[in-house]
Amino acid sequence: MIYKLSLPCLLACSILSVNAQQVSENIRLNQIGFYPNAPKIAVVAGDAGSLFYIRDAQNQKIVFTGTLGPTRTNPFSQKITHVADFSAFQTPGIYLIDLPQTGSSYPFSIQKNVHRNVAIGSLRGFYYQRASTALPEKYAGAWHRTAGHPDIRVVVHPSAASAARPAGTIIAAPQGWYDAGDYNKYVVNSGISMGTLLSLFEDFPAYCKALNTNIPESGNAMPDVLDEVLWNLRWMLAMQDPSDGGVYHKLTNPRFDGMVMPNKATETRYVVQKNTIATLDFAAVTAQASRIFRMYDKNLADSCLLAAEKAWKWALANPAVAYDQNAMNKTFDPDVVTGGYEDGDNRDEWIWAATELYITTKKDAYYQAVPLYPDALVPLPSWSQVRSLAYYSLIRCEKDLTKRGKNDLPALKKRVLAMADALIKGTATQPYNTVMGKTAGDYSWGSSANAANQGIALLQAYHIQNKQQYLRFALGNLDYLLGRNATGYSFLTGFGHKTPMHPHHRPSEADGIGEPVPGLLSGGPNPAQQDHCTTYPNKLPDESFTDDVCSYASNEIAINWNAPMVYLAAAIEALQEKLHP
Ligand code: 9MR
Ligand code: 9MR
Repeated sequence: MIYKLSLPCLLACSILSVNAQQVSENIRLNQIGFYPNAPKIAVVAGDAGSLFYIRDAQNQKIVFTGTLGPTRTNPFSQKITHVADFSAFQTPGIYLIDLPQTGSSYPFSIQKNVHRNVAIGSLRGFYYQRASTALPEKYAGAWHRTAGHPDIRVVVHPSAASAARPAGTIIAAPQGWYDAGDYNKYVVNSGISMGTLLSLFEDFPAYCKALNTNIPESGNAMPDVLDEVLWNLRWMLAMQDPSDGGVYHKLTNPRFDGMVMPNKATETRYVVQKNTIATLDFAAVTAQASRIFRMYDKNLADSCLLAAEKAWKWALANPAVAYDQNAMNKTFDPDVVTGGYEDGDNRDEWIWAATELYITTKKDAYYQAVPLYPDALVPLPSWSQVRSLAYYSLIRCEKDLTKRGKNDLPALKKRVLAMADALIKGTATQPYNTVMGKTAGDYSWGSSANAANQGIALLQAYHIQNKQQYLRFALGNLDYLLGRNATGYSFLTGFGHKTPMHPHHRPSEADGIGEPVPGLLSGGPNPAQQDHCTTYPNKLPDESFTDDVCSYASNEIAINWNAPMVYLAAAIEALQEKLHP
C-alpha cells in the first residue's frame, strides 16, 4: 500500500516519531557514511511508502525529505527494493534515514575523508595476519598476542627435493602473512595480494606516503604500505630455491590446525613442490617490488630483480609444472591437504611475469616472450587469473615503456574502457544499484573480492578517461561492501553496525575476545556453500552468507580479499574531491 503523508501529518509524525522509530535492517546503506560532495544512496528492501527523511541523529530534526525511486525487482529473489537518493544533501554531520513505514537506519556520517579509517583499518588487517612475530598491545590493542610460527625450521617436503636440498633439509622462511583463517602461507595467493598492494602504491604514491597505520615500522623512512608489503616480501624471497630459482608452492602443515591461537599451532611445517604458476607469480611480484622499493632500498631492489630473473629462467626451463595436490599425495609423504591453489591454466601468470619484468628492466625480450594479448579480454583479477594486473601496470607505467610496449597502449586502453563499460551497463536498474551482483557468477567463493576488484577495474578506467560514471560506480561497490547489499552486512570486521562477529578466522575464534580481529574482509555470499553449514538463510546468490564460524565458504577472511578492499577504500579516499553528487 502506498501511503502519502499530508503536511499536517508530516509535522505531527516527525514529532511523534522522535525516539519512536526502531532501527530497521531493511534500510541498507554504507554503514560508515558518505562524502559531502558525492552520491549518497540507500536502498530500502520491501514495501516502503513513498517519502523518506534524513534526520539529524542528535536532535532528530528533519534536514532533508526525499522521494523513493520506483520499485526494482531482485532477479534472484524477486524481492522488491527502492532507492533512496539523497545526494543533493551535502551538509556534514551525523544522520539517520527515517521511513514512516519501515523504521530508521543506523546512524551514518557525511564528512570528508569518511573512508579514511576503513583504508587504514583494512591495511592494518595485514598487520594482524603477520606470522613469526608477537603483536604488542601498543599496535594491536585488545588483540595483542604472542608470536606464533617462527618458521625457522621448515622441512623440505619430498615433493620439493632438489640435489642441493634433499627431502628433509631444514630451511628458514619466517615472516609473511597468514593466508586467511588458516595459518599456512601460499605463494600463489600472496602473488595477487602483493601485486594489488604494490599497485596501490604505484597508482597513488602521495596518498600512500601520507598514510600512517600505527604499525611498529610507522615513522621509518618507508611508507607504511610498503613496510607491510615488505613483511611478506621477505618471506616470499625465502620461498625460492637458491640452487635453481624455482619457487615452492606453499609453506604449510600437512593438515589444517584446530581453532587455536598461533603460538598453540606447532605442527611441523613443510615447503612443497616447486611449480610454474608459483614461480611466475613470484617473478611478477619481485619484479614489480624491485622498481618500487628502489627509491627506498637499493640493495633490496637489486636482490628482488635478481630473484625475479632467476625465477623467470626456472619457468622457461619448466614451463608446465602444475601443482596437483592429489597427484602429489599419491607419490609423496606426508600427504598435504591444506589449501590447493591449483590452477591448470598458466597463460595469465606468464603474461603477468613477462610484463612486470619488461616494465622494470625495459627489455623488449620480455615483452615479446609470450603473447600478451591472446584475445581482447580484460578478465577480472582473482588468485587464478592475474592477466589484467599486467594490463593495469602497462597503462600505469606508460611513460616508462619502450616504443614496443607503447605502441600497443591505445588498443589496450580501449579494452579496459570496454570492460568498465560492460561492468556499468544495466547497473542503474539493479536492486542495490551496484555493479556488483548483476550476475549470479559474481557470487563465487570470496565474492567480496569480486566487488572490490570490479571497483578497481572501474578506477583503472577512470585513470584512462576521467568519466564520472567510473568513479561513482567504484564508490558504489565500496558502498556494497560496507552494507548496501542483500545481506545488510558491512563485510569488513569492526567497521559498521552490522558486521561479521564470527568469521572463520582462527585468532578471532580462539582469542577469547568478543569482537573479531578488526579490518578483515569476510568472503561474502557464496551459494555453493561448500562448508555445508546449516545456518545459511537460503541458497540465493546474493543472500548466501552466514555469520557463523563454520562457514569457511562465506565467512572466512583472506589476504587476497583484503588487498583489493584496501586498494578500493584508499583509492576512493585519494580521489574523493573528484566525485560529484
Ligand atoms: O579452516 C580451513 C579453511 O581455512 C579453508 O579455507 C577450508 C577450505 O580449504 O578448510 C578449512 O578447514 C576445514 C577442512 O577443510 C574440513 N574440516 C574442517 C576444517 C575446519 O573447519
Ligand atoms: O579463495 C579460494 C577459493 O577460490 C577456492 O575455491 C577455495 C577452495 O579451493 O579455496 C580458497 O582459498 C582458501 C585456501 O585454499 C586456504 N586458505 C583459505 C582460503 C580462503 O578460503
